[in-house]
Amino acid sequence: MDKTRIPGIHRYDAPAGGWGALKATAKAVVEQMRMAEAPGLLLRLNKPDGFDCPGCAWPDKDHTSTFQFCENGAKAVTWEATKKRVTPEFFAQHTVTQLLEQSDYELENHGRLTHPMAYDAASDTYRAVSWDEAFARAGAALRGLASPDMAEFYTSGRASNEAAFLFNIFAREYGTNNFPDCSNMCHEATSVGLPMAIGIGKGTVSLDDFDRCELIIAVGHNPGTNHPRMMGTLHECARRGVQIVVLNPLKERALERFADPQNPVEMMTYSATPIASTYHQVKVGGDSQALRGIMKAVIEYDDAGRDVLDRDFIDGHTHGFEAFADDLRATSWADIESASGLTRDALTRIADAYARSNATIVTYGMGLTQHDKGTQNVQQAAALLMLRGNCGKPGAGICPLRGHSNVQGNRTVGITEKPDPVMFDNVEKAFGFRPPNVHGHDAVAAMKAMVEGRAKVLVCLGGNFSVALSDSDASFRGMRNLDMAVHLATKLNRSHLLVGKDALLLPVLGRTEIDAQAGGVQSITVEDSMSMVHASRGKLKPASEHLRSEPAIVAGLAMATLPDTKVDWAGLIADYDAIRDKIEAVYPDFHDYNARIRRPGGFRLPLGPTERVWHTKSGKAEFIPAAHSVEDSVLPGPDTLMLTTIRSHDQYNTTIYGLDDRYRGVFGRRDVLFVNEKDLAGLGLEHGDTVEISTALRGEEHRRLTLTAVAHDIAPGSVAAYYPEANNLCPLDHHDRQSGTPSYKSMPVRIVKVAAAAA
Ligand SMILES: Nc1nc2c(c(=O)[nH]1)N[C@H]1C(S)=C(S)[C@@H](COP(=O)(O)OP(=O)(O)OC[C@H]3O[C@@H](n4cnc5c(=O)[nH]c(N)nc54)[C@H](O)[C@@H]3O)O[C@H]1N2
Ligand SMILES: Nc1nc2c(c(=O)[nH]1)N[C@H]1C(S)=C(S)[C@@H](COP(=O)(O)OP(=O)(O)OC[C@H]3O[C@@H](n4cnc5c(=O)[nH]c(N)nc54)[C@H](O)[C@@H]3O)O[C@H]1N2
Ligand SMILES: [Mo]
Repeated sequence: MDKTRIPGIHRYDAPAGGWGALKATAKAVVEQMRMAEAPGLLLRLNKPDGFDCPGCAWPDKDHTSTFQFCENGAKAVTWEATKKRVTPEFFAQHTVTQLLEQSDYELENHGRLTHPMAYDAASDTYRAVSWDEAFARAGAALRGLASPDMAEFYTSGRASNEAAFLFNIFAREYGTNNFPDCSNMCHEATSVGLPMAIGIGKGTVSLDDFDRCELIIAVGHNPGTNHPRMMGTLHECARRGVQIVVLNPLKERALERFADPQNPVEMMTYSATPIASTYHQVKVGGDSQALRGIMKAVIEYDDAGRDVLDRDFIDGHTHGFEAFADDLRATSWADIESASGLTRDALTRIADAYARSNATIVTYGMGLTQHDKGTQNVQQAAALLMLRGNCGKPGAGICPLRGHSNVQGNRTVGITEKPDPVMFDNVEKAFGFRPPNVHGHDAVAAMKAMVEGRAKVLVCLGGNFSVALSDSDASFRGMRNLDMAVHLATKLNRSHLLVGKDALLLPVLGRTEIDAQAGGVQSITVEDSMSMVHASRGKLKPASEHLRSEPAIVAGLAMATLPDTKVDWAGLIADYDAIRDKIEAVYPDFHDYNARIRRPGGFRLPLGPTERVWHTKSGKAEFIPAAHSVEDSVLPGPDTLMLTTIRSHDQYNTTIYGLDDRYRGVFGRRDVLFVNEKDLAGLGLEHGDTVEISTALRGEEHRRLTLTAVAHDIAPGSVAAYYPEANNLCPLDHHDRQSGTPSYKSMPVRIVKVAAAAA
């Protein structure tokens, strides 16, 4: 099929990385920054005395390595360090209603917010206010609620440990455990599924393990775009001869072959390194059955007398193995093949590679978690590792690729809606008040409360809650129902414009900027995907003299809301060492916090599984069988496809940096639906046809979206579209029952043609 005749759709034959990445970096710098500042700024990324990259949570070797080139890290930094500004004059010229007409890309591309702003209903504009007035208005709204549980405190994972901890203490002293956060839409399946299986909701590997592993099974993540510094690690592993098995419905170029911009030979010779040793295009939503297939093959080998299981580990450290193995024996290969889209032969070959490897790492991302069975998916990955004792030995373990650069740290310092008695005891000792002992709201529950009018005030520590969440119609309505929304933000986005009665826009210092408080210039701390905690210090002059730091704004809100507060807010923000002392008092794992973050590289938080200590109910690692029924709410019919939603190469969640998705051959547009050629033919469609997609869940068929269907190398029966454009196709209730994670990556849909491709 000739793909070139569709505007903006081209073949991309080059490897990922390489000169294309250098060119794209230069473009980002030119468009956003003053050229003179850029090189110095990019050199400070992830250096011992510099700032942590706001791009992703992949760790750095001891934070002492030389400059690590990363195109999308550079985009994240230049987007924040942009020279563009959104001033009070800008707001005076545009009503909120007019701004809502603009795209997500246009809104953020106006630049950095410069002044605290408050909504003025009479003129339908945001107007500048003093910080004191902003705090007073927010405080009055919160104090005016009939119950503290009518407020929601949302966190996006870019906030520092210090900001997130103060936010936690503020909301709990105010009297609620309502902590919806971006993690509820991201790795909640990890946070819920892994503690049940291995006793902690975090990854267990370190970078050193990648130096010693023999096999990597990479499930549902796209590191060339979303964790670009991981490509350096994968590139090294591939060159060392490590087998890399990929499970992904889409052929992602960086997982096929990658040219490392740091490798002079590859750059000068235009060569590249193959990454995946085998690539398996699992069906969207088929992962737990694929993982069960691999395990079934391993069990069959064991039943046939081959020595493939780590019996010492299973007997000494695990619980539930026999029932788990019986469950696999009872499942037919035919069921596994049809649910996973992979053949018995392919799955058995993965099992062979697994049986040969003495040290295996499973890496995974949103492709595994954002499903109605996300928790079960994650638990199958853990079980696979447990079969051969790949937990708590060098070169082995589980590696969830976290999203936002400090989302893991936010959780560690208390952003959770679940009451935790130990934390509450420690809060009482450290601050002299006890938080309420009721379960609060996660993201979906918070939005439902807003939609139904049970929640009236929303305070957002960053993010773009209503655009990130599923069911845009409901989520936008939820925002409109609020009496007050308070947004701490760097840049303008749609959630800020969906105003109910009143709204405040409070501009924050970014991570790249100098944070000066009464006690001098401050550092903040963050935790990466591998539980390393380290300091980060901004280097740039703030985008405006009116910006305040996130900790300072949270303290300001708290003081205005809680006249009888027991917390010395002013003292805490004068010197962030004081905040860290309190974090240590509430979370003893942070002992000697201030001393340890002053050492290069910081420190690692304790991880039970690395020492084969299991904080589960049984005290052992648990084999947890999967439920393997096909969801009965899926409408029957051969024309039902499974839609997944993905990020383009030019996007950071709801932040759209540009309209290209280079490695997938899409340029200047985002209105596409990726479809397998066989499915196009089966549905009587052609590459380039305009199609209408509708949700194939009972009672939800009215959800529709029009896109251009393009032929793509994707598993048959699976289709993909970009997030957030497709979010309205996913009802709020379509989520994993165990973790509440929206099923953004398993949406049954139907497709009909509305217009033929232009000839
Ligand atoms: N530049 C950049 N960096 C980012 C982000 C960003 O938006 N831009 N976002 C950050 C955040 S918050 C997060 S959570 C991470 C996200 O990082 P990823 O998890 O890599 O993000 P996604 O693009 O959502 O999807 C990942 C992959 O899952 C595959 N996939 C889709 N459905 C399935 C499935 O059913 N099974 C399997 N096996 N695979 C599937 C897709 O083809 C895609 O390759 O990245 C973080 N880093
Ligand atoms: N369909 C679908 N939906 C998804 C996903 C998906 O794969 N598919 N992924 C989900 C995932 S994994 C996540 S994590 C969520 C993301 O949900 P969020 O974290 O809520 O969204 P972001 O787009 O990262 O937030 C962007 C905004 O954060 C603000 N911001 C940026 N930097 C800072 C800062 O330093 N401080 C403050 N205070 N504000 C800042 C800016 O105003 C910017 O507009 O979306 C989820 N939604
Ligand atoms: Mo995320």
